[in-house]
Parts: sequence; C-alpha cells; structure tokens
Amino acid sequence: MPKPEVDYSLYLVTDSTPAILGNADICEVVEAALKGGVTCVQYRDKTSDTGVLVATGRKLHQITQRYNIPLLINDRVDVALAVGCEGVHIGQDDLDLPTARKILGEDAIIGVTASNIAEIEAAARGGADYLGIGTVFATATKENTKSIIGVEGLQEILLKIAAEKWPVKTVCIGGINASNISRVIWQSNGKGKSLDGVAVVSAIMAARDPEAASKELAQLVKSPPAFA
Ligand code: TPS
Repeated sequence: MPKPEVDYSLYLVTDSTPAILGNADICEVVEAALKGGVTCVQYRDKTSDTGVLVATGRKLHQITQRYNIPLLINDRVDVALAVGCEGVHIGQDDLDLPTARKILGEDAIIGVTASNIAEIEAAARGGADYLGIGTVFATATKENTKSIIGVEGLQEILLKIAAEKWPVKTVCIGGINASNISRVIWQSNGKGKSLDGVAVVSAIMAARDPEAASKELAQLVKSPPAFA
C-alpha cells in the first residue's frame, strides 16, 4: 500500500508547557485547530512520562482520525508504534533516520528537523518524507535553538533542494504567526523549490481562540496576499 499523500500546508506542532498551553486541555486545543483547518498534527510533549505520552497520543489519534488528518509523534518512535499513528518527527539528537525507518517501515511518515545544508542533505538522501526547516525566526518555544536561519537561510536551503532534485517535502518553522506567514511563504517561493507548508507551535497552541487562529492561518496559507 503506498504511503498516504500528506497535506503539510498548515502543520500544528503541540506544546504541553504551562507557558504555552496554559491550563487548557491539549485534546480540546488540537480539535479546535482541526476545526479551524490545520492539515497535519505533531504531538510534541517534552515533559510527560511514557505512559502519559502513549495515553494522550491515543486520544489525539482518535481525534485526528475523525478529521482524516495524520498524527506524528515528536522524537519517540516507540510511542508512535504504541499509538499506531502515521509517523514521527525526529530532531538531530534523536534516534537516527535509518533506524526510525527500519522500525516504522516504508509506509510511515518520517520528518526530520534540519537547519543547514549538511543536515538537509543527510535527511533527504536518507529518505525523510519531509524536512522541518528552521529556526526561521527567534522563538521562545524552543530553548537551545541551534540556529536562526532567517528567510535568507530558508531560501538557500530551498534552492539547494531544487538544484539537487531531492524528492523531499518542506515545511519551515520558528517564530511564524499571522503577521509574518504570508511574507515567509512569498519570500521563500519563486526561486527554486516552493515550501509545502508552514509549521507553528505558539501561534495556535497559545492562542486564546485556537480555532479562529487556525482559520486565519489556513486562509493566509491558501491564498497568500499578492505583494506589490
Ligand atoms: C516539523 N522545532 C524547531 S523550532 C520549534 C520546534 C518545535 C519551535 C517553534 O515554535 N520542524 C517540525 N517539528 C519540530 N518539532 C521541529 C521542526 C523542531 P513557535 O512556532 O512557537 O515559534
């Protein structure tokens, strides 16, 4: 069975810390975001123990399945297997891509965080389905962010992917919100490969109304305003 075609255009990455989630319920926030139009969800929870990750992952998967949207798990291949969801997103310090692929199989969706050409090349050649390119702008969501690449860094990476014809999908991430999302898409397109989507954490997870925030971002992603 071929791998499902994934729409990465508005990709929600979760966060469970009080600074971002507040005292909201993660399942309710994710469901609101799905109603608002997010097209892909990553359950990212750096603080809960394995039991909670599996239990919450299963609840989230029941919800995402109702919307026919893929659920990926951040970092934890074991949790993704236990949940039975569509795949994982791995960072540079997590289990390596060949091992993750071996465990999860060819039909799993595997994404990799990459912030420079060497990491992009390794992930693309290693058979990643998509790359999470960033950090585009400084963000309070992720501590120890290795590098802020800016839109210029993003453009350079997209050009390289186009030149090499790597068949990998691309999303960018880091400090993206309703006021800069159109500019990021517009500025990174046109020269080489276009982005396949944009990933956000706080723009949705920390929003007072996550459904409205997602709706606004989804509209901006689908029809970026023309810049003169
Ligand atoms: C698809 N990552 C890079 S920056 C960042 C995260 C979680 C925080 C952005 O927060 N690409 C994908 N998934 C990931 N987990 C990463 C990269 C790693 P905010 O949107 O609030 O600025």
